Amino acid sequence: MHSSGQHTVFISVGANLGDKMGNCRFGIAQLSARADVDQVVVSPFYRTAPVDYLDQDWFVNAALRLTTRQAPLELLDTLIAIQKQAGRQEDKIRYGPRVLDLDIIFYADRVIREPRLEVPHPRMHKRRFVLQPICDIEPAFIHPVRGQTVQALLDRLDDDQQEIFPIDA
Ligand code: PH2
Ligand code: MG
Ligand code: MG
Repeated sequence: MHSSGQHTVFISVGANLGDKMGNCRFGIAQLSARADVDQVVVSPFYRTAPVDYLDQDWFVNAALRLTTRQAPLELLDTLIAIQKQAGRQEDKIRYGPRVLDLDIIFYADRVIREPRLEVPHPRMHKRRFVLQPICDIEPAFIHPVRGQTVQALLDRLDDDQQEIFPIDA
């Protein structure tokens, strides 16, 4: 922790229902507007093929880096509240369609394994749609469990199925 109590956090943003880009932008705006969130950096946006559950529409994905004084579980509750504000209902299918998904990928160099929250996100190192936008922001960030930079994790991915395309700004 910094003496200021600020922690650097990476969040993955995704949507594949409704106005996908608009929903992502809404989530980013809501989070950025909070008094306890600072220094928000937003990655480029990508159009990405679905992974894990394939029978669904393509996603829009991006990532954020920010600093916050919120503790991990507080931040989780904040993200859940914003997802709900965006119109997200209870998920019907695991890994299935969603109006807005805000996932904590890294919380500083903390390792959290709790029923409600696992950080670093347990599948992030396999997901191009998470790694690419984080690398756009900070390629040298080190995964606190794997001990490798996010760029090294991205370079190691050999899954050609995971198509991702930049969206023109
Ligand atoms: N999220 C999932 C499952 N699959 N695929 C893509 N391309 N992007 C996502 O954000 C995503 C997914 C579950 O959260
Ligand atoms: Mg997710
Ligand atoms: Mg989620």
